[in-house]
Amino acid sequence: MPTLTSIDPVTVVHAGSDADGTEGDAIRISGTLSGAGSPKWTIEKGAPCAFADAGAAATTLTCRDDGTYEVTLTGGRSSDTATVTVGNAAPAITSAHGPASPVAANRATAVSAAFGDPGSADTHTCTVDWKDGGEPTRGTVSDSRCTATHTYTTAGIRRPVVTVTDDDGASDRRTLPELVVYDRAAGPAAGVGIVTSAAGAYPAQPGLTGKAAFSFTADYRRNADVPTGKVTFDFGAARLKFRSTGSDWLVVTKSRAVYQGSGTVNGAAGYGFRITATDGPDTFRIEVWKKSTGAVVYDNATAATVTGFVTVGGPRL
Ligand SMILES: [Ca+2]
Ligand SMILES: [Ca+2]
Repeated sequence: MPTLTSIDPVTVVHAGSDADGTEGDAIRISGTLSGAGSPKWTIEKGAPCAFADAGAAATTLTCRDDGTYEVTLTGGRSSDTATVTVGNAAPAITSAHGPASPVAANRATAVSAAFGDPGSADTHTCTVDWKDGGEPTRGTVSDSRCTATHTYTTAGIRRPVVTVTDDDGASDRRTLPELVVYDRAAGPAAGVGIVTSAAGAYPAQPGLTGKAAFSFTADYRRNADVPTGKVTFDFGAARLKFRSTGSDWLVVTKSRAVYQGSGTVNGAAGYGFRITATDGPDTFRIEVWKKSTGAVVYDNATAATVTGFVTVGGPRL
């Protein structure tokens, strides 16, 4: 009679059904073991994957890249295999930004974007569409960050688009905040006159309409990084009186000027303004908002035709 301890215990393992998932995910593999002995998972050599617990029959497998991998469960003299199919995951841009302040035309400017990819073995490329009519350019990727530089040759307000692509062709894109390019040489902008303020322009009293008077001048003095200028806007029906106190930037493109800065509403500070004016036809739009909240105080969004004049460009004032 053999004793119990002399019996070679029969161990039977099953690797379970084939599994699939995505790179970076913990993919469940449900092996079983019956009889004595300990389970042990192995994977084909060189696979970029790790078991959560190679000594547990039911565990998870996480892979740093997509692919099809064969996993083997052994226990005693029994072994069984299953196939794990891992798909690619797209990279994701987590933040992107351009320069903190307006940049001069013909000066280099840089943008950068941080990204992640669940497939940590993946490599990446990035491009930036600068939105100035040119072809997108290639950026540099390092430490999960794309950086790229560009020199705008013309003034304008652009929103560049960054695209990050992994080595499996999956990508993510992000549109940057407004990137303001100004050109000191582009000439001054000025205007004075009356516009009809349409319903909706003054959110505090959306039904209010009437005449509003405006005046503005803006230009870049020699070697200045910010423009010099002055804005007045009076909407009598609302008793709204805006006066500028400072300038951020002026962008002139052909016959269109966009001028942004700070000012007061009825004597109280803490407001921002943006004027968009065109010369021929002469139109004038002004947006005024409370800086602390972003709340719009006034915006004649459909630029009104001017009784008076607007000049953009031409000789310096
Ligand atoms: Ca991949
Ligand atoms: Ca990927």
